[in-house]
Amino acid sequence: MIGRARIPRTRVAGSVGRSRAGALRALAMVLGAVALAASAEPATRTVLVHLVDASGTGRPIGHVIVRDTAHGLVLEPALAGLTPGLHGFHVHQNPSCEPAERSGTMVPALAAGGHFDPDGAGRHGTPWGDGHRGDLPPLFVDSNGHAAQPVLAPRLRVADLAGRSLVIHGGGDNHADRPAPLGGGGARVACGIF
Ligand SMILES: [Cu+2]
Ligand SMILES: [Zn+2]
Repeated sequence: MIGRARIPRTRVAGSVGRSRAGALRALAMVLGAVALAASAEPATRTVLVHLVDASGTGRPIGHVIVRDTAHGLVLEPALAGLTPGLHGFHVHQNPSCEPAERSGTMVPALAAGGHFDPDGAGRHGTPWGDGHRGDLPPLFVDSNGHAAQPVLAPRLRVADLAGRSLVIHGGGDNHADRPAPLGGGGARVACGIF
């Protein structure tokens, strides 16, 4: 009887031990999930960039890595196949690079919408000013058509970019609405979706 009584006790103790281990594993998983949830918005992100024209999205030309820093959002381009010089470079409102019709004409990447403007500034400005928050420093493209120089957007974070797009314009950017609106960069030539 004693022996038979001991065996179940041992079994009970063993099963308690196992369930404790199981509980600890479950707790570890919960803590892991909490840690993942806390870091759900990654501090870095990569956006693939494609050429765009009136018929839609064209070939890929590289990517831009964005990361949070103590000074704001850094955008590191790794792009090829663009025309040399400075290009207007902005975060646009919508997660689309599709063309759309305006006044009977198909406009490249028009579905990206306007410049990201969560503050309702209503005007185009400098990356460090008080205009659209999507206004970035211009993208520099070297004589070989490569863009590799990082730019800094002090008022943006990676967390702001979900559901937005990144647009490169054919022309430069004077960070004002005059003489031409939206910095004067003109047509959208390349685009990526965050
Ligand atoms: Cu733009
Ligand atoms: Zn703007």
